[in-house]
Amino acid sequence: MRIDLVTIFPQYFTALDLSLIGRAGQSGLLDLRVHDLRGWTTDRHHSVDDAPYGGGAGMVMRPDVWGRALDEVLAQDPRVDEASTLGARRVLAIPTPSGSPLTQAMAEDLAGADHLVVACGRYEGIDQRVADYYRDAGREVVEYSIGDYVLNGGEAAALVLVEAVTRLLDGFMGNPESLVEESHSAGILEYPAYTRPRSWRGLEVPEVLLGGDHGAIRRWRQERAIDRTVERRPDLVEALPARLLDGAAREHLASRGYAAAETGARPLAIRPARPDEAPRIAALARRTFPLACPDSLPAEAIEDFCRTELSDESFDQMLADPAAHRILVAQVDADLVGYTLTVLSGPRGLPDGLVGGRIAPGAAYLSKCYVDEAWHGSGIAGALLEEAVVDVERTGAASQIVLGTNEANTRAQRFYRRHGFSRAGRRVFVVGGVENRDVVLVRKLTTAVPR
Ligand code: 6GU
Repeated sequence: MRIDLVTIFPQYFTALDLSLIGRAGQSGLLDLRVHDLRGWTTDRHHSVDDAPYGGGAGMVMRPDVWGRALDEVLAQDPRVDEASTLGARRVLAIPTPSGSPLTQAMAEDLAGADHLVVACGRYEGIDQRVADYYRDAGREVVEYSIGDYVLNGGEAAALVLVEAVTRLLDGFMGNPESLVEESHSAGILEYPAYTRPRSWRGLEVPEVLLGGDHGAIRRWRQERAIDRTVERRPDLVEALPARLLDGAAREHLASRGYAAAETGARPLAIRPARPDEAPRIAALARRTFPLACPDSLPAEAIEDFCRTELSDESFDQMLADPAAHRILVAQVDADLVGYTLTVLSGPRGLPDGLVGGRIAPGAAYLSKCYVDEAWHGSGIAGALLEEAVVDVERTGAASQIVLGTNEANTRAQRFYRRHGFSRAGRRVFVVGGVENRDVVLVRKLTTAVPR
């Protein structure tokens, strides 16, 4: 690739002789040249700027000087190693605080050009007709900015562009693996890195990185990357398509307040239900309950259950009694999209049939954990479940949490196993004349100090 930098401060770019860029130049990968704009002035004072038409502060760079410079530089042969310049892709890049933001995608695109000419403006910028003229003439012109702050001139932004583009050139990076890793983590910030010494000024390297559990290391790094992105770049999170995240990442993201969706993550709240929300939760319960019913269950039996057990009134009563019924909801925008219902055993105890050798007398019963079908796979269910567990732990009322899920629903069983539940037995009960077989699963709680 050939890069031409046109500036009134050629010395600014001596920094490019150092480092990899200098070496790339020596290896023939990069032909980088710096030109003094004043070489194209015609007056005694070598003036490159003038006062702005319409008034205002500062000086504007003259189009006539820039036009002579760019005509000449753009006509130079970009490809030292090839006979013909036909079909060469040339780009005129103009750094300006009012340009489009320079992104990695833009750098990747520009890395495919044969010839990059960067016109560094000073003062209040370059007369607009320069960009307009070359664009009208069919040239590819990119007016770019490197961030929302103002520099005195385009030189620093030109250095940034050169570094972002040249490191992507084939054969430039010593270890192209790191480019592959970068593209895998596109749209999300990098996880934190550590090296020796293991202990430094009282600060330790995270334990997980010292062991050889590569799965655990991968998950830990993924979680730290998500945490950082949520904290520092919520704009990236909201633009992150769900397909770039695996199930574990989606669950972690949900625990940090974002529901993964195809068009980008959406702010998510997981919180205790409010007493006035009974009708909305009951409606959610009635539309989600049938999703997890086995095919063998007659439709009337399901309808019957919804009418009697999932009525507005029954949720009203449960919400009025938070010492016995814990209800958490997941909310995206104004919609309730998921809920958990946990029964703390008091006088009511565990439901019939939910007994097994491994279940402690005071166990809490996770009666419901449901998410609207549209949000399946978003990570909401896992985050809700973990919140429900923490919520029971905080009450200090139970040492175990137990649940039953249909024997045929292996998806649900895998989900609960991933969340620390293990099989404690079975239960059989009759609904609408049909025998139902549940697997009973249990998870130990860390006994919290009661409030
Ligand atoms: Cl590209 N130029 C100038 N002068 N200021 C900037 C910039 C560019 N990007 C951010 N600030």
